[in-house]
Amino acid sequence: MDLLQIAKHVADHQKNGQEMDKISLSHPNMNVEHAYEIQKLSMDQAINNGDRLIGWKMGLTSKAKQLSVGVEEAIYGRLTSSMELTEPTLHIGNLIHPRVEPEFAFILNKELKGDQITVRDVWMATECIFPAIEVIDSRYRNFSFTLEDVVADNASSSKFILGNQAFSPYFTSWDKVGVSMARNGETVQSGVGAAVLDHPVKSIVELVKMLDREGFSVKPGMVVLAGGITEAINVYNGDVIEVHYDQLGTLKLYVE
Ligand code: OOG
Ligand code: MG
Repeated sequence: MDLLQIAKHVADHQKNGQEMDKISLSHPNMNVEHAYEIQKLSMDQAINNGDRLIGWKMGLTSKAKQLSVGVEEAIYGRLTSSMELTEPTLHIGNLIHPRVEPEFAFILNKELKGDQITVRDVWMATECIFPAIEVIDSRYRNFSFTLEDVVADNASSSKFILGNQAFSPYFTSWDKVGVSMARNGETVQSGVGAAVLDHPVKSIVELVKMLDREGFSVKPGMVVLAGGITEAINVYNGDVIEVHYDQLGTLKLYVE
């Protein structure tokens, strides 16, 4: 199995927004370690072409999300500067079948590494937390994949946007924050922070442990998306998405 060749194939499809067949079909012996290596090599392609690694994301951290895609394990992905939206407009011309989901984003001010990491370490290293919306766009036909496939495709990462207001980590109990998501004025999903591994902070702990196995860490200044709080919903041209986070305000996203 030529991991670099597969990675280049994945990187091309990510760049051009073109769907592809599952890698597991042509490479049934691909395991999770191979998949993370493909993820790294494909994101290196983007980074060598001027993109910048600015953080990490956790995915499939809630039962609802695991059930909806049929993969029962948390995964991580890489976030780069070209994925961050600075205005609340999502241009979907270059995307395949985008979905959006509410998340919390942790901003770290110290390096977090090692397999001994605790919840306490994460709080001591958290500068602030933002309400956020992640846009995922699997490059696989019909959003259908195995664990290995979705890992190789950078955990379906596409875009993300943070709110304008940062919150102190001590502002509230993040597991208790209720979130509801509306499409064109109609509420379509709702959930609570505890959907993410009982508490979103635990997702950061899990990420650091997973990264440690590959020799990586979370660097100061990085952003970490902790995982979808509700199931993701499909979005189409003209949609207005509003996500309300109790006590934290509302994030809007205009789909064009
Ligand atoms: C995988 C990415 C999941 C999350 O927050 O659970 C994810 C997928 O559903 O395509 O970003
Ligand atoms: Mg997500």
